[in-house]
Amino acid sequence: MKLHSLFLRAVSCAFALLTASVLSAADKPLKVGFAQTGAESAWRTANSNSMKNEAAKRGIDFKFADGQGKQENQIRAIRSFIAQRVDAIVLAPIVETGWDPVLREAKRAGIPVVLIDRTIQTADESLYACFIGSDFYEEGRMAADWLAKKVNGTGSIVELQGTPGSAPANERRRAFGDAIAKYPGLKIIDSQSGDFRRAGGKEVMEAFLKKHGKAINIVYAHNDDMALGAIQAIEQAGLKPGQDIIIVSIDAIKEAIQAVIDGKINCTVECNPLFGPKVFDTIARMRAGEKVERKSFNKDELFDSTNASAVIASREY
Ligand code: GYE
Repeated sequence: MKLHSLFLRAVSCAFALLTASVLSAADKPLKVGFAQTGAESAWRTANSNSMKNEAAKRGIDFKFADGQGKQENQIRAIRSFIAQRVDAIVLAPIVETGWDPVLREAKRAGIPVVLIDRTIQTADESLYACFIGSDFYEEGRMAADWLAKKVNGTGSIVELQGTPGSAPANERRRAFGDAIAKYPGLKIIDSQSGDFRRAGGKEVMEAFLKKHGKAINIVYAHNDDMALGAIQAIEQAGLKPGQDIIIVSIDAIKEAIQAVIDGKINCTVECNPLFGPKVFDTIARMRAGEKVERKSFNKDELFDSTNASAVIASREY
């Protein structure tokens, strides 16, 4: 009798323990680590905020690592996420190459990696679950086609490149070059990196102006922050940005849309950074066992003097 009740008590105790552990596993908030590139531009700040706000809204245990512009910091962050046994890793890869070893470590640990913003070059496509971001080649093409029309296919261009080795710098450069190749009168006379930073854009533009002077007709900047830096350099040289020198750029941050309204930037192609909701939706769908799109691209628009004032008030970044 005694033995029987002891047995029953033991069984019910084990059952209670089991339910508790199942429940707590289900109750536990999702743990997600995000290895961000750094804080080089207004685009980047908007992207980080979109991710942080959405994670908070969903009650996600969110670990944010600022790579401070260095791939090795991002790699270290991924290793620490693996050690903390996160449920998923989100990576905005600063450059395209050199990720395979650390992604293999994540794969071995059974942790899915979602690439956002920038793509990578890898020999093994199974090292990441999916990609969410913009089509950088398309952005570069849109900028070049708009420019060719604006200047009737003639002019000398200086190019402010983004971070060397990054997907947006590589693709925006390639697309622009491909598109202007159709116009023999349009030439890139100089090209250098300003690292997607405002100070970088200003510094490189100062050097370009010193070297080429009035020969420069057009600036093609891989992002708005560098375009805004270049504007400072152009004004300091006593020239009128948007008139003496045509400026085309990418990102469409609010400040650049304002510069379009003010006539200082002639056109900016949107690159939308506000895709935090899409990232966490995708992770949730993956966890529910759904098949997700391998590569998903955000839709981007172009802004110039014809439509900038209509959108400025509703610009969120
Ligand atoms: O255009 C630039 C940022 O990868 C799309 O990085 C992103 C780029 C963006 O620093 O402003």
